[in-house]
Amino acid sequence: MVSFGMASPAKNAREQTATGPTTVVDTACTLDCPDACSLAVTIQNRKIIKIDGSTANPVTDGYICAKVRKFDQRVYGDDRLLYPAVRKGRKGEGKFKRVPWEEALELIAERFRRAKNDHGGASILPYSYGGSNGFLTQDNLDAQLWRRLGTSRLERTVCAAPTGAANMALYGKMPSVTYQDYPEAKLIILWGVNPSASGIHLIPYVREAQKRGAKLVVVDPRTTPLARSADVHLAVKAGTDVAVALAIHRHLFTTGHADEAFLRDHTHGADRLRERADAWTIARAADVAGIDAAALERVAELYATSSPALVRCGWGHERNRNGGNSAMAIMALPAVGGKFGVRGGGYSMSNSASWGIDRTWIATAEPGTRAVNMNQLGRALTEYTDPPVNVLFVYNANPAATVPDQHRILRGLDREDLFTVVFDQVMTDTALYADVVLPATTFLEGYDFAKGYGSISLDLAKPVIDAVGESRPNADVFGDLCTRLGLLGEHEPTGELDVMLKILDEMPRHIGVDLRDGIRPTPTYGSTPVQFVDVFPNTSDRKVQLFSDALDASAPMGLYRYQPDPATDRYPLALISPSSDRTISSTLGELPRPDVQLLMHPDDAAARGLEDGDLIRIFNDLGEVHCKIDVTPEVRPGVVSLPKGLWRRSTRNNATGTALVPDTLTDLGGGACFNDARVQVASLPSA
Ligand SMILES: Nc1nc2c(c(=O)[nH]1)N[C@H]1C(S)=C(S)[C@@H](COP(=O)(O)OP(=O)(O)OC[C@H]3O[C@@H](n4cnc5c(=O)[nH]c(N)nc54)[C@H](O)[C@@H]3O)O[C@H]1N2
Ligand SMILES: Nc1nc2c(c(=O)[nH]1)N[C@H]1C(S)=C(S)[C@@H](COP(=O)(O)OP(=O)(O)OC[C@H]3O[C@@H](n4cnc5c(=O)[nH]c(N)nc54)[C@H](O)[C@@H]3O)O[C@H]1N2
Ligand code: SF4
Ligand SMILES: [Mo]
Repeated sequence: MVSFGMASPAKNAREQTATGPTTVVDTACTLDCPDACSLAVTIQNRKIIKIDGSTANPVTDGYICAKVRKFDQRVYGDDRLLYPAVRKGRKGEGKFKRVPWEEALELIAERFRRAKNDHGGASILPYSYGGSNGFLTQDNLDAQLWRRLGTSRLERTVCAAPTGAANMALYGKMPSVTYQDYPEAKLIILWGVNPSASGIHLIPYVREAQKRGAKLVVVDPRTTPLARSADVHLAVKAGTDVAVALAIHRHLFTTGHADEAFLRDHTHGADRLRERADAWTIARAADVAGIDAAALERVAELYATSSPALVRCGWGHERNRNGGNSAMAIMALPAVGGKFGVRGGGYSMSNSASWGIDRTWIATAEPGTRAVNMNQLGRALTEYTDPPVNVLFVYNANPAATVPDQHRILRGLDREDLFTVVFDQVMTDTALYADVVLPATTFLEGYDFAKGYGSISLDLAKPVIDAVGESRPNADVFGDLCTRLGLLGEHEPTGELDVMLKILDEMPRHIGVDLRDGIRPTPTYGSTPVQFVDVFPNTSDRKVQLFSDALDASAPMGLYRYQPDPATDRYPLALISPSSDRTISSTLGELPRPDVQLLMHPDDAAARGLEDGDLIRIFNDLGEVHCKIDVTPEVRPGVVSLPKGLWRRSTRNNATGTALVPDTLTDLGGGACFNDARVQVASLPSA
């Protein structure tokens, strides 16, 4: 338990016997989830007593996930940060003393001034990712602060960097098929995505398609809930998807099912893709991926002959050395197969760019300072010298739990000469190492924009309760720091409300007006666009760029090529760590959970003399994790799986899956290789 020397916040409101009238407030969920649900939150005596889905967003359809239904346990939980505080004990120990906001912010401003003066702005590293994921909690006054201060620049690559790079290269991030159109498809391929955990509102649409006779294919090393009812489940080895997708391309080209007219009229580079695919016969790809060649051939044939055919490109397959090429090969399938132009056909990827909202009002250009890839935080803190990182400011992220090479990150955070600020809602694993912690509001205590990246939706999230404790929204705190440092001009936004109005003003006019009027806006092309009918690639000539020489030169082995498995005799098992239904990344990971278990196939367990429920150690040269084992055929042989987003205290030895993940980068986009961890597993002699 963390000792703040402060009063403990109120317990979960549901445990209290409350009386008085209740009110239901409409808002939306901004968490990093494709669904962006509309919410109905019940309030009594200014406290949340119930969180449920509403029907304002038709995709939400009145229900939400169990995680957010219990979000009040986080809002009022023991781990909630209530006041600014400064460190009292050793780093990591969690002993803090409450201080006023004024004192905390002045201390931080002074450290910024000193670091900039003594070592240059690049010695300050701002570190953030999505947090509450809305437009208001990132990329506004925080961006002004870092740009004008001339700090190191953070490459925000922990997620979606390879798929984003591929989607940008091929299609300029054209809007993609939304949930509502899935029932129109005759074939759905769910590739490296598990909506049963990571986007539950897709499930009814997939089921409806199946009811109407659609075939379902799932490509995943695990038997996910949807894989159980799939017509074909390709349980590939992690990181082999590029080979599998190229074999389907080859099949399309060699059996006359490539749409030559579409390729001629709407694409560039088909010949180069064809050339690279040529090496990948069904037999060779099946061998590399460890799957049945006949099953792969069936998928290739189904894809060749079905229309509308839809490929849902997920994020699970991007988190390895081949992630970018895998996303390229998967998203190129509808172009080669001629699957666009019909409702329910094409591809489905993140629709987060579909609102065309830019930040031109942040006029300050990015400084030409040092770039730091966020996946190499440990390296930056322990190895960078020119200049070393002296001040680290973490917000909207919990890198001690979520970023590769946990031990190196912890060694960096432990540096006595590093001044660390953590601005968060709860006392995270990272916050324990802070010199100053600042308390942030949750999405139920402030405004934000909730944008769906599965369906295309945009809602205004509103405060349903007052800020808990002394917590403040991001824009207010960054505005305050900018003001203290003299970085804002006279008429510039200084806090949350100004920034919200500015963002509304900068939106395409009809969208901003609708949001102000409480109407759910629709993009000009509609909320369920058909690719190559309503929307086209955002490339210079509106054509698909199947092959880019520049990207080919930047990828380690070139485009549409496979880099071999990093497994060794010592570390033969691929450890993957996909989304679980208990957390969003590490958010909510502070709540109690049943014993964490490593999933392992019975053959792998037998070979190691392990039995269901045994206490085990998972290890490699980077670290080890102690937990229990769940022996199950739901994960393929050679692959083991831990949940993503564990907190250090979730395991027996304070280490999570990220302790075993190398900080190597993906082939495109500089992404994290979470699923390239190669490990050994052995029983842990009982203590
Ligand atoms: N409940 C919940 N929902 C979430 C999140 C969460 O943490 N929890 N996180 C949110 C975020 S940040 C994101 S980015 C999305 C991610 O959502 P998803 O796209 O679903 O991504 P993952 O959960 O990483 O992995 C999906 C599947 O990929 C499989 N997989 C792993 N490696 C490979 C591989 O090499 N090839 C193939 N074909 N499959 C592989 C895993 O077994 C898993 O079933 O979900 C969002 N939604
Ligand atoms: N092992 C493994 N690890 C993974 C992955 C994996 O597949 N395997 N996937 C990765 C993926 S897909 C992602 S996206 C990353 C995400 O990793 P992170 O970016 O670290 O995301 P979270 O763990 O959700 O942490 C977000 C933090 O921001 C805080 N926060 C939320 N809203 C606000 C706000 O308004 N203001 C402030 N100041 N703070 C706020 C939350 O309380 C939370 O502590 O995790 C990655 N980690
Ligand atoms: S996390 Fe996803 S499913 Fe849960 S309420 Fe939020 S948007 Fe809906
Ligand atoms: Mo993510």
